[in-house]
Amino acid sequence: MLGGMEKSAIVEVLEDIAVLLEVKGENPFKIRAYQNGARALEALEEDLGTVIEAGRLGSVRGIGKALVDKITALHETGKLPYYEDLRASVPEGLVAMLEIPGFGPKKVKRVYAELGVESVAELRRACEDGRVAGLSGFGEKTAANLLKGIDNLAAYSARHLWWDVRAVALPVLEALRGLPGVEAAEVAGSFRRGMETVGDLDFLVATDDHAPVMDAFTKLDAVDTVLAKGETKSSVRFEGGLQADLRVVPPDRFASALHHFTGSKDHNVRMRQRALARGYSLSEWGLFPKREGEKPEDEIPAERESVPLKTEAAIFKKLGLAYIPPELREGRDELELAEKGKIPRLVEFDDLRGVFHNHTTASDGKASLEAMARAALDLGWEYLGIADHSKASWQAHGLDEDRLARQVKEVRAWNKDSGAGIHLFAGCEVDILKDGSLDFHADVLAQLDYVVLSVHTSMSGMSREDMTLRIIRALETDVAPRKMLGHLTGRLLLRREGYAVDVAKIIDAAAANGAAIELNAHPRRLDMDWRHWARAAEKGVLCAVNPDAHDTAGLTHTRAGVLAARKGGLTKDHILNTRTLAGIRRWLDGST
Ligand code: DGT
Ligand code: CA
Ligand code: CA
Ligand code: ZN
Repeated sequence: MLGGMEKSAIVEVLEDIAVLLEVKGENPFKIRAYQNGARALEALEEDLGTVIEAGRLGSVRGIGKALVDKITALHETGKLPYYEDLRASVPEGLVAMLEIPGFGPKKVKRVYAELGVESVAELRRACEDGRVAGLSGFGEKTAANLLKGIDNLAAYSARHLWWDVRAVALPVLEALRGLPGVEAAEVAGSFRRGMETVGDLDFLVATDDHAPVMDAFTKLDAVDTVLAKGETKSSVRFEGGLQADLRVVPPDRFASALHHFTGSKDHNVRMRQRALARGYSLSEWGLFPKREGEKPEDEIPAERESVPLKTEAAIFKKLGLAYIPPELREGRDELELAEKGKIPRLVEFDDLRGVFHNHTTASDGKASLEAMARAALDLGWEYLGIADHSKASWQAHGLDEDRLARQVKEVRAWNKDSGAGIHLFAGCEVDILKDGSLDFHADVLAQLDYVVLSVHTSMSGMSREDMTLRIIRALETDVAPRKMLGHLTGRLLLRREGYAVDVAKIIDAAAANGAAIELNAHPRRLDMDWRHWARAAEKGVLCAVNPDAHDTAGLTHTRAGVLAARKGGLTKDHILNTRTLAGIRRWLDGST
């Protein structure tokens, strides 16, 4: 498919068109045609190419004549002049405004049409001087919320989700490693430490020949703007706004530079203090025997003779420490652990044998139960838990009692086929209602192997205390299947803060009720946060790394969850879904 677009990308273009038309205030029927078309295309189960070739695209419900040509063009050439013109006709600032949380196309159109506001900066002024509040249907409260949203936008747009950054970083890294004369290349910084969000990328290359590396790096296809190009350091901005620094160091300085630029700053400070106490100065240039009167903040000249260090491990060793994996280098207690030889052996992706929180087309998933099972099988897993939404999540097409019973039957039937290759567990993501009761009666839940308990509604306006009680009540509810607590705070990274809860109390309640806590691996959630897992582990609460997958690709997010688990200091033994199928069955029975 030379230059053509995949179905999912075409769906996005159609959705984009609908939004742009809405911002322009176009005819609602036209807008709906694109929205419907996007949905119809998304739901198309047959291969798009086949349908187009057979001339059957026009007979797919929801796809009209005008869309057939556009979808075909995108599929075959990846281009659509209509879309390009449309984008160009809408001021860039209006498109940027759509990023403000809770500010949709209709409102963008109104401030544009009625106040002439064309950019986020102008919108801020219009909020501050009362013009927005004066619009009919807007009011003071909307204007205040909007201002908050604009502030968040500014704060958030400076950072990026780890998962999105990974997609940019890995190909660049590969390109750097492939350059002649490059002995080693790594991404350092917060990305290497597995932080949930990343400010900028920090590439590091070991070579004696800088110039070709700098040239190649600044000319990469993904590079949008070259911000600086020097002899040993360059900075660029990629498409999408992510920035990256590249530093080139001589190969014999690579280990110390990698350690330095991996950070974190707090970790580095502690390492330097420790080095000083042992008669060394540590810097990006190496480990140097300390000289009379030298202070920690003094620059050490690059020429000075350093202790030869081939690897980061050698630096730690020289300072009497066990190797500290990057994920643990946050300046918490890692030096103490390393000194005592107590650095845990962190869990790895390959340790996982399945995952439990997954959706199918029965609720708001995009893949059938069978497609999800096959994708899990392809990942080499032994089991997969199906946990579609319950009825209170009606927007997500949550299952009612009958549909749940039907799905359980489907799961049991799958397992009867001994050639299926993967075992399915019947679960449900059951809503924790406002008062802490569960969305299904205990009798209904009794047919399930496990439940994921999640808060999806009545999140705002509930106090920390009430929310904590609500969740604890759910954990204490007496039901037959074993419980996992889903996405603890409901946060959406870089979009909305989670609701406040007393995490310590909830961990205690999970421990008391034999419930596992989920580490939701969706890159925008990664909730419960890695900072709390040490406490959970201490209390004996198991972690379930769950992708919350809504399609087959979503299963691969599990990798981001494993990274967060590592950051939380968890080992294989702390993770429920590293257990064998037999081990899981024992846990579900309540025997372990
Ligand atoms: P980010 O980019 O905001 O997600 O976070 P980092 O940790 O990647 O920070 P960045 O890119 O500013 O710097 C990369 C690493 O370089 C950082 O983790 C530690 C090291 N570093 C940067 N500035 C300092 C500093 O002033 N003192 C020390 N000790 N280390 C620094
Ligand atoms: Ca960085
Ligand atoms: Ca940086
Ligand atoms: Zn959920």
